[in-house]
Amino acid sequence: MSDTGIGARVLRKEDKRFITGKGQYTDDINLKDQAYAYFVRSPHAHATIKSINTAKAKKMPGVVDIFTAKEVEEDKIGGLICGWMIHSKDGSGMKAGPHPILASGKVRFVGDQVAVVIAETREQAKAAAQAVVVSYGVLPHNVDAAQAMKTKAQVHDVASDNRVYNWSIGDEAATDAAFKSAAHVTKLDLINNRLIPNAMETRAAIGSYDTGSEHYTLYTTSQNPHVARLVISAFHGLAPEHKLRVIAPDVGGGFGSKIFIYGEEVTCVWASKRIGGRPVKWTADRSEAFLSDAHGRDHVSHAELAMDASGKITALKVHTIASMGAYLSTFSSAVPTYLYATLLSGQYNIPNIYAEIDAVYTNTAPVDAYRGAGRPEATYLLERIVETAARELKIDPAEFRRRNFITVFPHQTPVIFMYDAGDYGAALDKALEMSDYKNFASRKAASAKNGKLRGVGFSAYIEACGIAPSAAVGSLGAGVGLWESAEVRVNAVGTVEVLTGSHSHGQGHETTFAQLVSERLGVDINNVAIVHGDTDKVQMGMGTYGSRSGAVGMTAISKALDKIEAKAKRVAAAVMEASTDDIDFKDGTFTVKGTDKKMAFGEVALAAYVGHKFNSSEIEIGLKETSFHDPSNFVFPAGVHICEVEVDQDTGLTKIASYTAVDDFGTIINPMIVEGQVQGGVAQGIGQALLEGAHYDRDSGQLLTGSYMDYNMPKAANMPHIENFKLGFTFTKCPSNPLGMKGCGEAGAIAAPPAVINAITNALGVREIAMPATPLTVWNAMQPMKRAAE
Ligand code: MCN
Repeated sequence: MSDTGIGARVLRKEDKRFITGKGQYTDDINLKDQAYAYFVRSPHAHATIKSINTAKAKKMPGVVDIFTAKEVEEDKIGGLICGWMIHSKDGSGMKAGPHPILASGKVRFVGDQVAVVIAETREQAKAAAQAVVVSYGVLPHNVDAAQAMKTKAQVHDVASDNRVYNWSIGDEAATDAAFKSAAHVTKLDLINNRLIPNAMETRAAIGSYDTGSEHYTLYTTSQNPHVARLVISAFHGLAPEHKLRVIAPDVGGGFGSKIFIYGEEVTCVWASKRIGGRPVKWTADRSEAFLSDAHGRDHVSHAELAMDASGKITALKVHTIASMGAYLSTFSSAVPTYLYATLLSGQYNIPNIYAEIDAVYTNTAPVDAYRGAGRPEATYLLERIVETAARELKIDPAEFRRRNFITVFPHQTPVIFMYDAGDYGAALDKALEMSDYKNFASRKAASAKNGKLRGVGFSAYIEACGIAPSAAVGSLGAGVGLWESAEVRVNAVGTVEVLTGSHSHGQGHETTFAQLVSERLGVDINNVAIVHGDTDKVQMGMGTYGSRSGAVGMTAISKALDKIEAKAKRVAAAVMEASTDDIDFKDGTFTVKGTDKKMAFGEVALAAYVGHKFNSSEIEIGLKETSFHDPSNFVFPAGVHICEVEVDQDTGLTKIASYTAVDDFGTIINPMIVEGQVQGGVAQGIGQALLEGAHYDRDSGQLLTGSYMDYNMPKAANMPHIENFKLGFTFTKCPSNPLGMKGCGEAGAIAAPPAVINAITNALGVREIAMPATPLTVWNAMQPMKRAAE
């Protein structure tokens, strides 16, 4: 390993510009003659739009124009699409209601956009937006997933019972039979609380139309600019791909919420042409972000687990109601199906699984992928019921898990996935050791002396990420393939530019991708530039989500590097008058076997462009290669997390006393970055377990948690002390990519919630506690126990 190659703790190259305030985010970009957009949003959860009067607002200072659905329809601008077709178990297609970029005829959630005001300044646009008079006919609404199929509030005409689909996976008859012969059955009702992503940078867009070249540019806070370009050109009738450039510059976090194509960015592109070619800029304020960013989770589930007399799991049966919100967002339909139910086997050998999912419309913001996307919900359900079963059977939860672990690979689960490699026992052993599990009882006694209840909770998670083989996702309903592209350009002086379809918005790709190049070509890491996020520079890409940039994006780069190395060897052979088979390449130097002839990588690069020393009809001039990599399987990172909590009996406050995370990510490129990813993910998981929750008022349909006064983000004080936040790794090589890598970007958010809740229920001696386990929730849960003791 070189000091900048694979496995090195290289400091993040991109951080210099971020921590010195030199990052270039969408809102930092200002174009000549730019106007500003402000959206008029619905104050009602569900209502018909009777009329929109813009006359007074249009006369307000600085107003350029105001648009509603009328103008959108005049220009035949298509609605937003959901890119993953799910079929119900009766074979019918999912019921996708219309999703116009500005609401047409009806609003369906508080925050739905109704009109856009374009003005000279943002303040003028905002002031005029307040003067737009919308007359609404209020309709009954429903914000509760559990009530969606019973309510009279019908969100879309196409779905009379608000059901988008009723999807199932697994063998119901075999599962029912296994339950009939079970020695023990554990049952649990669970809610996976709705979350609001809260990336540091809110969404923003600048749409710009050039009247001369009839070319559009969109600057946007996107995790996948190429997909944005594809969708906008294919479905919105705005511009063909060659006339639309999408640039996602520095992006301040996304956590999934910036994968999707939203109405605001399409509106900015369209409105720019409509007002004669002036650029139109929109930046969400935080309140708009709470209301209109796609939310995450929101599952209501019933689960049953069957065991035989030896404590072996024989079957799992699950019914989940998953809220989709008011509209189907870009990838939403895939989340509770292929990203959730397919993971219900977890790390366990469960011969029979049957899951049925009802996806439902509610009068709330759309729900889509949020860090983990389906996999946190699956892990939460499984790890809560496994822990509960172990307690009911009076088997140590670590032992119960070990008894049921999959130990032979590859392993075909009953719910589609073929796990390729893993060693779950090794992760459990290491986590038990690092967390000093064997001495938990003495720590519990010490806490009790201080009047605190101490508990320990496990989470043995697995996720499928690095998504995924194109043919496989296509057969499961995806509208696109999930490969990745790379282009490696070696300049004549031996410096390297890598153009990648992945998009970095906090994950440190400019460093880890450069580490791969440094390792492979032996070039200085500072002589490697990673180019991403611009459809005019990178030809095509599928973007960053599903922890795929390492396993899929870097593999594409690796394959392009293979071609670079092969071509460079031919050039070196020609220059050194040797056979290509006799050329060795190591640490940036080409040598001829058995001789002292050698050339540095930079010399070969120069020779490739000078072209004097070889026949250019045999070896093409230049050193530039591309690769489109389509993976052969998902990757399956897995691990064991153990959380210890201390609960204050007087206040119900939960403190994370210690947290141990042991993960298997295969080959690790940069341990420092990976540790940061795990810590960040765990912080979000602790947030879900203890603090966060989006609440819509049942009666008014208003989002009650629409600001940081009401939506409780995790803070440093909610985390375990750094000395008690222990990270460890185990290693099994991923067989489906040459680097042996598995994704790490979501693991913490997937694993942490059940570890924390299992620890709290253990501390309190209760069966279930709802997330977020706020002090009040915990205090209430303790009262029966206290009353019994009195
Ligand atoms: N890496 C590594 N060794 C491995 C695996 C990954 O060194 N075995 C490195 C990669 O090279 C990359 C980073 O770790 O620099 C994360 O890689 P990966 O797991 O492939 O995840 P992605 O880069 O595809 O990022 C997506 C993932 C997801 S899905 C969410 S959600 C998320 C996350 O990353 N959103 C984030 N981490 C985030 N971090 C920040 N700061 N901001 C977000 O919005």
